[in-house]
Amino acid sequence: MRSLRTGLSLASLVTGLALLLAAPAAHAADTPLRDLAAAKGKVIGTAVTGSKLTGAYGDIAGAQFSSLTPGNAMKWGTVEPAQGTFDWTEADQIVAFAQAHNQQVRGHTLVWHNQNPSWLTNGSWTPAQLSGLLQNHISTEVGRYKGKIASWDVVNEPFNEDGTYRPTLWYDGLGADYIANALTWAHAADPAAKLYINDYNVEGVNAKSTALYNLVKSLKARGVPIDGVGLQAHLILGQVPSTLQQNIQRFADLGVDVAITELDIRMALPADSAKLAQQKADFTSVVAACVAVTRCVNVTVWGFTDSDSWVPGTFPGYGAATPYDENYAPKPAYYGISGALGGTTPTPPPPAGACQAAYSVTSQWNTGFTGQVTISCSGASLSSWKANWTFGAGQQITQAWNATCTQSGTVVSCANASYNGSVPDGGSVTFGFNGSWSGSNPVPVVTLG
Ligand code: 9MR
Repeated sequence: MRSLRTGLSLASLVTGLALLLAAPAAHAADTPLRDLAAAKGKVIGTAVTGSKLTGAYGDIAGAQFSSLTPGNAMKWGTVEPAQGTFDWTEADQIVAFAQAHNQQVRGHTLVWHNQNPSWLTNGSWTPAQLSGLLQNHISTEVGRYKGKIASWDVVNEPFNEDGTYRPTLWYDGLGADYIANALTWAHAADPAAKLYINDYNVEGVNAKSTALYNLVKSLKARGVPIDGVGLQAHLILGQVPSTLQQNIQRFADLGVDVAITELDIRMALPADSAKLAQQKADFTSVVAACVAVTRCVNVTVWGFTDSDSWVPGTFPGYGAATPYDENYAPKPAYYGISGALGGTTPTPPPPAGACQAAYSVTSQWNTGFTGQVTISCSGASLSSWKANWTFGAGQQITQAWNATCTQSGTVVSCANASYNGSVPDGGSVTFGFNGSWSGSNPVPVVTLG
């Protein structure tokens, strides 16, 4: 309309219309994740490597995400490799990229037990010296990026699994108050930045997350500047904690923000369609848990492509943990994220005739459960079948009926019995089994083979 008012000629208007018509119809699923997230009042982020921010990697990072976390660029060992010698190259580059793409930056991380420079870890310091070094580090780094960093992971991974404090350079040298002091110094250096404590294995309600909860509560009671908690969420396929949303909510109820800061969901390689479908379901439930709680403000994936993930290097045999494959093609997990953010998933229409399998748990007790799988056909039929799935949480089949089931590790395969291989068009066949479980009993995705 504005063009018309400014006197656009009819000829160029017609050309413009022709171009519009020629362009492929914009599908709702093409809406970038950052726009879907914004519509829900959320920020969607990714960890990045500065040197890769060009080409397809840069295009996706810029177009899809509204927040960047430097994966390594802001860690102490990177920014001050020798005492008093600073290297801000990669950190500056990421901040500049974020500004150019209208993105937030999550600063990561100021106080940690890993990736510190050797001059620091090999030195021998009095408590006063150590405290001075830490204050100086925080003031220098937070001060340098004052006004440019939305949130800082001030303290990273302070707890053991049982909820006691992790013995580190900082805890051993300065006691538990290194945390309050670090937050106070960071606040002084950039009063507008949101200050977080970030940890892993604190996604569900457990001893470690309860320790974090109690710490945040006491920091708030003391007036220490603490704005949020980061739940890293380095998860395993099929093992999203069932108490995730409840846990997010209890932190929100304390009066702090919550961010999912390092989401990835690893699987045993090679990936297959069943595992990728399960991964989609898992990404969906993590993002949905954040969407459900107003104070859950940010979901950040720890690398958006499988080509830029820490997982294969740390867990040999595991990988495929991110929403894009190594060639930057979006995986089902990507559509899990977009779907949980309200996007429409381009589910291909089911083939004209198809048979499918549905798994359900029909009863469950302290260590055991009964499950069943129904195979149904519509517009197609089967003369024999095999139902395959992967158990995500250590479940074990103990007995099956109306099928012959074998389990090898986590992989289950159930073949028809002699009398029920045939599934007619419009018909169905059901088989059942007993199994054992502990911890959680997530429903797997079943494929027919
Ligand atoms: O992704 C980071 C990887 O490149 C580093 O080698 C590794 C070293 O510990 O740190 C990775 O990031 C970690 C993050 O800073 C804190 N939470 C766990 C992450 C995965 O190890």
